[in-house]
Amino acid sequence: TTRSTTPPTVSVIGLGAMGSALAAAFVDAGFVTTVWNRTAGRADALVVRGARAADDLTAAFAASDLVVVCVVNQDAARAVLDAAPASDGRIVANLTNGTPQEAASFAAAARDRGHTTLNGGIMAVPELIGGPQASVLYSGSREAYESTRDVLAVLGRPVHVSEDDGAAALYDLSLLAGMYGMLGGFFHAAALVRSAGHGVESFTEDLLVPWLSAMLGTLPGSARSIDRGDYSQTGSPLAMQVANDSIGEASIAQGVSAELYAPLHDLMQRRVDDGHGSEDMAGVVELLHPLGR
Ligand code: FVH
Repeated sequence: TTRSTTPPTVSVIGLGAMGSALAAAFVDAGFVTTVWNRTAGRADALVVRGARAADDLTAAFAASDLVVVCVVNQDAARAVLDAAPASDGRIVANLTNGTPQEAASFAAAARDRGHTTLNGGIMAVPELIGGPQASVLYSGSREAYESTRDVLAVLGRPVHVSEDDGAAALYDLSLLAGMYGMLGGFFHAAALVRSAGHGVESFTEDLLVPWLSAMLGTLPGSARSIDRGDYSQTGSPLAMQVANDSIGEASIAQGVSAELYAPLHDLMQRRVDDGHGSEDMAGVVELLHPLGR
């Protein structure tokens, strides 16, 4: 069979909260959308919306040149792949969350079965899919990405990060790591403010959000230092920052656990102890992953 280079049809495998949102976006964009879920019944609302329900996984794969897999984890994605028919170049986009190693393993197994693969990292919750705040990271075949970009774009802004199969997963997890760090700081700040009997909401809106927004502007400079491994430029040397542990001491005095903040303080202290007290805090990255390793 001959396929066009721009697949006009798409199948979605897995109709949980996220898979259903992806399928709905494809349907709403006017694509012929075939759906399949392990447990029957979850396709009903999508069929009413305009999707076609496949009788089985084989039919779901056969229906489209682009097959999107979005299931609970990579073991489930692998189970789907193992049960699906082989092909001669069908594009399988695995948008299931997992590690770079799992993504690479899935991609290799998919290629063994004749598929072309993309791995994706969805940077959105289901409600945001199809809207301007959603983005989806892709890695794997650039050719496959280019040929499907217009279809994938209906889910959210598509970004191809690398041909390395695991790269989208690595970037996805890196973005989440950044988010969790920010949330950890927020939770500690909220606990401190609450310990004094003050409202967290007004503190957050009036003070914390503007403060963090200003600090966000320093990240590109820190990133440059990290890329170079040169932390000599700083107005806030580490030795000054750990000269006292006011945050830790105040937390204890207020009855607030400092367990979110303490590991970062310990790393900063280690950098000072290692002789980097005059340098910028970004050098902590060298303790997490030394440059050139
Ligand atoms: N929901 C979210 O906010 C996040 C946003 C970022 C990306 N994640 C990832 O998306 C993947 C799917 O997440 P989900 O929210 O759709 O998850 P559930 O609603 O729990 O649905 C899980 C679906 O997976 C199917 N499934 C489970 N095991 C298997 C299997 N062995 N074979 C085939 N399908 C399987 C399950 O089917 P069923 O239980 O209804 O039969 C659901 O369709 C995930 O990687 C998130 O990390 C979402």
